[in-house]
Amino acid sequence: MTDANFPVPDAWAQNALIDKLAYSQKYDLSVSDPEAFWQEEAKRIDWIEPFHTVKDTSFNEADFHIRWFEGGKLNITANALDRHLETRGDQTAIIWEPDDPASEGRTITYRELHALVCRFANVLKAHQVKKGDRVTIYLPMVPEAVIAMLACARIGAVHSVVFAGFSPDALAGRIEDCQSNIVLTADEGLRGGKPIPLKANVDAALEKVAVDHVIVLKHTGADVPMVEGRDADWHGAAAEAADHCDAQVMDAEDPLFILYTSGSTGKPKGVLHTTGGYAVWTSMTHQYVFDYQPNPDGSMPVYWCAADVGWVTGHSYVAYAPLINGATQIMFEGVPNYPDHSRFWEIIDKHNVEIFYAAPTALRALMREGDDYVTRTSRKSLRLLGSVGEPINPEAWDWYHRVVGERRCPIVDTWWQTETGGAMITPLPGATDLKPGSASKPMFGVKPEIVDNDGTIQFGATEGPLVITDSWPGQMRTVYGDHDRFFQTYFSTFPGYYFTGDGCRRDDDGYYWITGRIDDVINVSGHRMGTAEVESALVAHPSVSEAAVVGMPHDIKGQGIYAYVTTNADVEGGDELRAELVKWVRKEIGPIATPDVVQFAPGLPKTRSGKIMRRILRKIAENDVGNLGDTSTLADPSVVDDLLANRAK
Ligand code: 6R9
Repeated sequence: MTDANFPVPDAWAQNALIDKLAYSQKYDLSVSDPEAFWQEEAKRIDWIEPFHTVKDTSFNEADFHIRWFEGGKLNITANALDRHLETRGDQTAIIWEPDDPASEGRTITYRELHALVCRFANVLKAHQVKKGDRVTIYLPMVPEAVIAMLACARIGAVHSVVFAGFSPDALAGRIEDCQSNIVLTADEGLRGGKPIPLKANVDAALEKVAVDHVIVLKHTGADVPMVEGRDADWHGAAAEAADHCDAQVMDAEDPLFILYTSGSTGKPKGVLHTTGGYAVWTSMTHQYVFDYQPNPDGSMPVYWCAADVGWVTGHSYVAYAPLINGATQIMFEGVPNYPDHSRFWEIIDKHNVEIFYAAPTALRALMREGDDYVTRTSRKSLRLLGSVGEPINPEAWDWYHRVVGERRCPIVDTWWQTETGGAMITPLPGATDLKPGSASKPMFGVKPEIVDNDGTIQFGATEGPLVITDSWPGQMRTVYGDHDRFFQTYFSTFPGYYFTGDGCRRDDDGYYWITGRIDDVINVSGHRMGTAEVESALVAHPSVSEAAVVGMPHDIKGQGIYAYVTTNADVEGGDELRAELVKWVRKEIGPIATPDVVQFAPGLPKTRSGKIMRRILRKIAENDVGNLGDTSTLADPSVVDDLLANRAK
């Protein structure tokens, strides 16, 4: 694994909001005197009434509670919209780029966005939605998804966004769990030229669970049946609504949204975030991580987070933080490889994107297709690159840095979770020397520690479960409807600490290296082996585009290593390559990491957010194929058939 150091470029050291000195001073204050630190940072939010207590939290079972900015009153949309009207009403808030580059895009100013949100908030009210009610949102990546979320927040309703790639079953389960009585959807979504039958999916879901209202956005114009008395047309309803709507006064700890996320077992958890802490935390992290400040000419940099609003990244870093910070941002409906593999880079050129934030899985897929798709575009506007969602292997990092960013753009590798609301361990471009593959240093207010299996904090360079020892404002507050599950899942494994579920290594420089979910660690002959480490070694091979590694039962070693490998488009997997890869991994990591099985796979089973479903890979590796569990969230279920057919014996 390379430890090469990429120092902060001079221009960044001089001009960034946070330089090295500022980082260490602010970090020290944030952990030694959180009250003072957050009192100051909370000023970025307009409070209708000031809070009286900055922080009141305990992770201990006896008095477990998490409260931030108590007494404070605010509305997050007043911060994202109203307060910009005077200074940047005519500034573009959202540039919408459609799936098909030949179709018409949209630009929406802050003034227009404000009116659209208010109008739709009135539509919700007309459908009897009140403060505290849950609203299910099942929309594609169109501006109306953000408008819907903000309209809920405008009136104090709690949104539950369900990714538009989820199946009717998954949707029904989520509607049921949060007992929402209204679903916002579209006729169809569009991804890579393929229509996604959203309204039909909603209709199928509603055969299992009933709601009173469905509001349907006409997007592709497909003819969809409307249920009399239940279904309403979005634009028709909005046309009748006023474009003024007072912002509901919310307590800092009033719920803002629920977002379902899957754990390693059991049904998805409804992660609940509240208003005040989330507003402060997401806007602060967005500003510092992306160094979001006006350009020298006064314009706001064009920022693009390529995440779908169905995931937490799309909540924090599309719907909320950029708007609170007055950004101009891209919202993209499509996929990176349609109409071809240059699409991301063409959008960057078209809109002069300066800051780009994406997931390693997308980068690896593009890397695999060769550099020409990148180098035929200019990308001269790019200044900063970001990564999120999984460990970025050093090869993908190098490609992102060297080919996409032409060595001039720092990469912020942001480690965080649905549960954490925003970036927790991350470089800051003006303050952090980069090590490829390391999420580097904690964000202000975050106290990460590495513990041993008994929960004892380990010092210095070490490796083990990653915990966070104190609360931060953007922390989730409960699992919706199951507070006990919240405590049990996150605070009972290592009493007194928030357990992240991730393993982590800390090096001599105090840099954090996320090694992957703890349940992805395999124990080979008594040695702990990070699956991410083996994967990274495999991906470093010039013929390999993607790899996933899981444990398999092994008579002598306890667990053996089972590797699923996707080769580059122009390479055929076979016995010769298999032997070479085994040798390669032995060379890269050591004999302890020798893969016992290498199975070539044209595709890996992924969720629609791009996460590899290791549970399925483990079952196949364990030859427990009669019981693959829930596969409803797979992006492409046919991948599993191929894996089964070609299972190594
Ligand atoms: C934001 C998001 C959370 C899990 C997390 C970890 C993995 C996310 C990462 C990363 C290494 C990074 N993860 N970012 N691992 N480096 N920069 O992805 O939230 O969908 O809840 O996933 O993703 O394993 O625990 P979520």
